[in-house]
Amino acid sequence: MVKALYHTLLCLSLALSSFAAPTADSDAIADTDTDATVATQDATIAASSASSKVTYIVVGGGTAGLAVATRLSENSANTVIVIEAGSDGFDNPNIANLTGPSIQALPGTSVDYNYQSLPLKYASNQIISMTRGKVLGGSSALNGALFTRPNKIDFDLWETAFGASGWNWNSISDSIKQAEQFSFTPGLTSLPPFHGKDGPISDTQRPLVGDVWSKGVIPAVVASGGKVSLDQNGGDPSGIWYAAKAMFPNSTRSYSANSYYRPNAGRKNLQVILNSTVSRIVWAKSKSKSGKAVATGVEYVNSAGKKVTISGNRVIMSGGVFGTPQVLELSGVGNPTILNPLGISTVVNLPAVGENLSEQPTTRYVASLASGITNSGLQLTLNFETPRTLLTDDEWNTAHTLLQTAPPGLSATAHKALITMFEKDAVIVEFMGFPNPANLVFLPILLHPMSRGSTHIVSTDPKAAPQFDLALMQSPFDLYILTKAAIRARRFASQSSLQPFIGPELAPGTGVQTEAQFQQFVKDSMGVAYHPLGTAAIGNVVDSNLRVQGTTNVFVADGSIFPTQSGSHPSSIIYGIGEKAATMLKAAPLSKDV
Ligand SMILES: Cc1cc2nc3c(=O)[nH]c(=O)nc-3n(C[C@H](O)[C@H](O)[C@H](O)COP(=O)(O)OP(=O)(O)OC[C@H]3O[C@@H](n4cnc5c(N)ncnc54)[C@H](O)[C@@H]3O)c2cc1C
Ligand SMILES: *[C@@H]1O[C@H](CO)[C@@H](O)[C@H](O)[C@H]1NC(C)=O
Ligand SMILES: *[C@@H]1O[C@H](CO)[C@@H](O)[C@H](O)[C@H]1NC(C)=O
Ligand SMILES: *[C@@H]1O[C@H](CO)[C@@H](O)[C@H](O)[C@H]1NC(C)=O
Ligand SMILES: CC(=O)N[C@H]1CO[C@H](CO)[C@@H](O)[C@@H]1O
Repeated sequence: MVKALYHTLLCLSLALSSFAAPTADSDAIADTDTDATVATQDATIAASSASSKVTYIVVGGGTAGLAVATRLSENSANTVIVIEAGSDGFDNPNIANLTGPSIQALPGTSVDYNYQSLPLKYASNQIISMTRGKVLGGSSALNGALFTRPNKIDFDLWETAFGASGWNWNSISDSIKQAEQFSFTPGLTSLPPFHGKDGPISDTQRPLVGDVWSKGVIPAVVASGGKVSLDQNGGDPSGIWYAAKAMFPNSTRSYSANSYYRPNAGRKNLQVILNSTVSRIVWAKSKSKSGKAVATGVEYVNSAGKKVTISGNRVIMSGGVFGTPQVLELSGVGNPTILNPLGISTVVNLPAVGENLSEQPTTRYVASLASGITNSGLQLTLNFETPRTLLTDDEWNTAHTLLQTAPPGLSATAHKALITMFEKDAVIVEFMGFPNPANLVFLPILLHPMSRGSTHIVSTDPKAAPQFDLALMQSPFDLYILTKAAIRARRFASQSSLQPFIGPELAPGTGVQTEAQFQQFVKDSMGVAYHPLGTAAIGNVVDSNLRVQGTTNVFVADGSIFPTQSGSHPSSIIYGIGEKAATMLKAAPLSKDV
């Protein structure tokens, strides 16, 4: 509570100070005249932008941003400039080394935006520290590197329910394979046809370590009614499998900065500008004949704190789930009721910008390892389960009833899609299993939450954090399913195969026995999978060609376009979005931007 209160006060005071005293910067943003700004821009950028017209300006050199930029620059007729707020992290050992402390060591450092959520009203007022990469490669530089895919139906619903024509299992899966270079690990099963062989991102399973998984966990899952998967990437992820990670066989992270961009950094038509924050899209004075806004370029704040404007034919927003709606709103694309009080005039009235934010909530099960049992902490299994495996028939009926009530913010379309996934028995929870050197941990993740939050700007300063509400557990269905998953995790641990490997339970702990106690534990221990998605949803903010509605030449390619959560870790899909965006843009002549 004290922590929650502290953060609320902090957020409030930041918001108030930026309302009360607009900085010189924000005044300038409101009044900037393109011609005046051009005069102050960096000599190099000015020269290149003047002498050869830039075809693509990519806002954000993150997971999808570097994928789309690198692919577009394969065509030498395109000139591509990427503007990234962070520096490059090539010398940061915690980014590269996935066998070291890596992901635990990065949050809160200079490569992390470390956004703070509003207190979770439905989950014990917790504040979530939202790790997001502020570095070349974006969140792919900081993530757990799991490379997975959801049920076939999850992607097919993009097309059939959300109207995203051309976005279905076959096409999205093919785009993911274009990004992937899978290598086989001796002694572990995988099915080669499910994987790409020639893509930039290397992924592989970890070599088998110790017996905890093979003799303890996997038999315990099977004894609890679960099953073994031969490979989770072919459209049915259900079962337990030694999941692949995005890394080279030597356990160095493979991510967009070192695998898409770096091998192609020498291309003359591909330029990355670091330490530079895009402050807005610059618009032409008049709209197109069809009444749409026409971007002429973007304005950014460079590493010296100077405003620079560059012009180009097309703008691709790849700022991520918080950065993309932030820059759209700063540019006048969004809901007038949010823009007006900040003095931003509405260029495109698009109220869905920043809405539909969804995140996968987690709880945890922790047991100590038995004495004498050690583990490197590197091996990792994922166990995906469906409603029919997780729930008894009675529980299924209860869950199905809870599913009929949509929480605020969940659109009718998304609601219907969630009901379809549940009825078709698509995977609904994942148990991420990993032993720390001292513990066995199962992290139950709710894959398709109903709850929806939002993220919006509260300041015209492009470097100010957006304010966001994850609204986790707003839906009783979400709490019901995650509680059943917490109970099931203890059931795995009670199986005889695991007894030689584990000691006492550390969480939830023996004080937690009844369903009500488990529910309270789930709320009190609320965590997230760091998979926020959907804030510039396809069908609402962008069309099926990823073009921002009401504009002729602004596109989005990143995690914000998801129409709803997929039962997966999203980075593989986000690389696929970058690939698919590049393919579509290459095929669409500039003359079609009307
Ligand atoms: C701790 C953690 C663990 C995770 N584990 C996994 C996992 O194991 N498997 C998995 O699949 N996924 C995982 N994820 C999620 C996954 O990494 C993200 O969903 C994905 O990387 C997001 O990609 P993106 O392209 O949408 O955004 P990002 O990769 O975040 O890129 C956005 C980029 O835009 C830049 N930017 C933003 N605003 C501006 C601006 N105004 N001007 C200039 N630049 C800007 C940012 O600095 C950043 O580089 C994890 C995430 C985290 C944080
Ligand atoms: C970006 O900023 C970092 C950290 O401040 C600095 O080390 C690096 O040299 C800068 N890079 C560029 C290209 O400005
Ligand atoms: C990675 O980190 C581990 C653990 O800290 C260390 O043993 C190993 O040498 C590191 N590898 C590289 C290549 O730096
Ligand atoms: C690991 O392999 C990659 C790809 O071959 C290589 O670029 C990297 O330098 C290697 N890292 C180490 C620490 O050996
Ligand atoms: C895909 C999706 O769920 N879109 C919704 C986003 O939010 C707006 C505003 O609430 C809804 O109208 C959309 O249907």
